Amino acid sequence: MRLVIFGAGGVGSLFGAFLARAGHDVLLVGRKEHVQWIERDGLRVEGVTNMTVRPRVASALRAGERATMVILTVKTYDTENACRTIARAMSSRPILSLQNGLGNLEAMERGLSAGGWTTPRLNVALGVLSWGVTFQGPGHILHAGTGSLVLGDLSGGRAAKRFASLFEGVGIPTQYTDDIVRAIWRKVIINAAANPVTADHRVINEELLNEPLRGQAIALMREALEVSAAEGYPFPEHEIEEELFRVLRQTAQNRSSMLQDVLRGRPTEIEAISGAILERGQRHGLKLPYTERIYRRLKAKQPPTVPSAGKA
Ligand code: KPL
Repeated sequence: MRLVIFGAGGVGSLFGAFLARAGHDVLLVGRKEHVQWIERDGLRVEGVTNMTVRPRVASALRAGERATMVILTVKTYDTENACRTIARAMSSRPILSLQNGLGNLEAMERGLSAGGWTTPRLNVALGVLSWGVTFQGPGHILHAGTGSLVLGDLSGGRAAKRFASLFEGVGIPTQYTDDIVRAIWRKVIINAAANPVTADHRVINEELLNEPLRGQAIALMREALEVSAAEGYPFPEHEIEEELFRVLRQTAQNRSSMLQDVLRGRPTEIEAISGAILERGQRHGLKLPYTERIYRRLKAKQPPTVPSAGKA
């Protein structure tokens, strides 16, 4: 199958490698340095998976691209621009978001509609991925651990089932859910509790297992839980707390995705995680002092956002 992966960071490159290894015709769209490296030396994956593959690569998407499916793996602040570029280059087809945070669906709909797709929601599938993946440098990805991948459609859509069978066919274990928005909330709460603390203190996940950072993560988790409940997605606190610390133990030696961005001098996804929690909380009149404080601290430190792949 011919596939476009738009956003060749850690996750996009790793999925591209799995698909290319299985014989699919993959086009990875990413930053120039990464693309040039792959053209010269191939894409090297190390860790729990080891391989070097040679997918097709480009730093921009050409008009008239004929791929049958698209996987969107850009950072959340690039979503709308990326989708506008995709919809201008290709006619309507299934597109899967494998991204963090809240608000990707809305940004995808805005971008795809602006690029000319009608009723984009029917073609959009959403995914929640909890794998340990690190972008080590151009052409080089660390696959630290294989966690879960859950996919779902929005009402009326059917794209997620097609992506699920594609992934199963290349050895990526995939589950399907009828309530993908709930699965997204679950992941966002974990990310809102862990990522900003690791990025603010520049520590690996392990440090959050003990005080004083453990307490900070719990305070953020409780505020995110209040917001998700107000939005119609309540979760028992003990269940999420257990999950948070299980994930942190499983990924103890990892740098969170937000810390990786900070260390690379890149903009973080703070807006789509803590910013989105704050915005929704404010709509419900909730006070979220811990989230607000850490959001402001990270916003103050971060560089301005710039499109990272296939610039619109
Ligand atoms: O999902 C994560 C991330 O890094 O974005 C956590 C759960 C913090 C694991 O590293």
